[in-house]
Amino acid sequence: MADSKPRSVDPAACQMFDFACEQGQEVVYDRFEAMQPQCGFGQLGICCRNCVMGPCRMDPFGEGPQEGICGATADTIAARNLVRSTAVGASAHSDHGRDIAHAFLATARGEAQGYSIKGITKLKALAQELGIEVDGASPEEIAEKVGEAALDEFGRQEGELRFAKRAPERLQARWKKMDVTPRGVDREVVTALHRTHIGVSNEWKHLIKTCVQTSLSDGWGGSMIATDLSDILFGEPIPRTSEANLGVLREGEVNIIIHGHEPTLSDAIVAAAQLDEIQAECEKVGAKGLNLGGICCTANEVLMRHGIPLVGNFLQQELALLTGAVELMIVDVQCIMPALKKIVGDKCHTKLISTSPNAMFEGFEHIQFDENKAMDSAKELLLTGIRNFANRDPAKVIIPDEKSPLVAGFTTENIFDHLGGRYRPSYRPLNNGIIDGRLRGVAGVVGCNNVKITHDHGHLEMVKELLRHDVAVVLTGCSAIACAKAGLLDPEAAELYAGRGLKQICDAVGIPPCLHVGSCVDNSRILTACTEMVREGGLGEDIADLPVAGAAPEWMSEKAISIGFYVVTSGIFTVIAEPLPVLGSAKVTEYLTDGMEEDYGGKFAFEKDPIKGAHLIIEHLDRKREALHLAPMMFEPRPVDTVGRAWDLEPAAVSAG
Ligand code: SF4
Ligand code: MSK
Repeated sequence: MADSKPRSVDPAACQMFDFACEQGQEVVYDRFEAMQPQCGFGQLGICCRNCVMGPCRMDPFGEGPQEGICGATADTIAARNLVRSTAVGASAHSDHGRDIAHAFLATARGEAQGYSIKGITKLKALAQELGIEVDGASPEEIAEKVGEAALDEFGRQEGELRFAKRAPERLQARWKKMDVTPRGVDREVVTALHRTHIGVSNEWKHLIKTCVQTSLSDGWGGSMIATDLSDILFGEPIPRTSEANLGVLREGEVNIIIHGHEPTLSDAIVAAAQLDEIQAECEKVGAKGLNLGGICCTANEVLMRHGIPLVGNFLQQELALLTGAVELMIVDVQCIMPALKKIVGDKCHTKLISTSPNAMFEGFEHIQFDENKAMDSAKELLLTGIRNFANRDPAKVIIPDEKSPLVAGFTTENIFDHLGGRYRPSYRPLNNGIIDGRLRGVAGVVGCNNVKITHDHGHLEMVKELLRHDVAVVLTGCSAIACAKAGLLDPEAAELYAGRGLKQICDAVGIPPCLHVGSCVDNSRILTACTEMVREGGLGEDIADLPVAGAAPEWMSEKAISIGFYVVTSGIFTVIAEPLPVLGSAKVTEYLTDGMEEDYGGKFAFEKDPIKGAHLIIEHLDRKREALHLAPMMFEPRPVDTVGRAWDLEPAAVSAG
């Protein structure tokens, strides 16, 4: 096994990768090494197995076949593969949204155990937006109508998604002109898959339009519904303090990890964990208490609403089990490695339990989570973990010391209050900060870990470089967890990393320079926050006019492809590290990284070096600032010391102000 040091920049992860090596325990990086060399046709996107006359693959060197057996070209095949990935990503988010909508409706009708309608303010605002009468109606009555309206969006056959009408008018007009306005969530996914069947759509640009329309049904549909209904059902997040990294596991307590994505399960687990009867069961087995922690986006969901600590991100799921201190890992859907079963057994006593009818794993126990009996299901799961405490071998426990304090739980709505204050909620201070040159702009840094990139390195390098150039950063997903572990979600981070303008704003408002805004589906918050910036005025008429950008420095999932498409076609320039698997088609590559901007206002850049990626963003923000005739930046970027921290704390203005 190779030296573990380059595998991560997180000291806790390095310690556990080393431990895995010492134990002869295979982990994800070992499987990656064993997989080399990886298939070049697959990487370039030019293999097709859409019918059994194939598989067909194009010769990227131009010497062998340039067409499949049916005549499909590299352009068709690359674009068609991308449509399939986008549809998978969009359906993962949207099925999550649908599950939330079902639980929401069941709660409104009094059929779901253990849930209640919590976000009354947001419920009323959403009802009014959807044209639902709120006067004189109970929250449950309003919620029933809102839930029905939300579910209708999935099956809508014609017209336009109602949530897409939130977008700035210019953007909606652009979508209409391009004929990509999403009609219904399920409709777009099914149409996309139909178009990729042999002999249906073969024109690459039509296929890319299909990616666009499908992704928009995710970002302005399924994901947005998931976010809004989750805020109402489980409570609107508020900024909370907590901690992040493997060091949040506790030696004397029953440690239970929730891993996956859907808050219907995790919220019930958090509620059940607080019951006296559960605490009493812990005492019976000799544990000092029950310690819940999260991995991947479930972690983000329960952090934002309950302050539950983050155990780690995607590439740490095996490492958490290797600590020997985890009694139970409860999983639902998405980003769960089937390889977890290889860790448990002789070396570790952890029980792995799957809970979703959508996700089964060989070697995992399955206890199906019943949303209508959520508390009963949650208690059963917790008791299974508590009983497993007796099987822990204290001699095998190794918990790294590392953990970092954090503040998380920002939303489009509560940013109003933080920026404008209680009596003057507004995005004005943010827009003014950009207009007067204190802030260069805002970047959304999101997405996964990817074994092709040193764990967390891409996220941290890019975010620190942006911060020192006065770019405020919003984070979701595993990127948010990477930054949390590195201390970037601590208000102190402004002192250590932020440029002087950004630091002034953080100090005045009392927020960290990086705002954690949630899970993968909560990228929809970035769309609505950008819409609020446009509405506030002074920064153009469309999201494409704003000095904003997106990045996914370690992306790997098909959900990230859908996110990338809806962000770019909402007008946001987006840098991704690994290229989309289309490099085998020059036409598709050129369009995604250049031509697309004219049609949609945004485009992709493929850049593996996170510092270069950050500078592509900085240059883009400066071009947008110039187009808007904004003031020059007030301050030079702060220099960095050898560990990447801005060090010159004395302000040095380079222009008036
Ligand atoms: Fe080959 Fe065409 Fe079949 Fe694809 S659809 S496998 S290119 S024959
Ligand atoms: S969990 S999709 S690895 S961000 Fe949302 Fe992390 Fe990517 Fe999964």
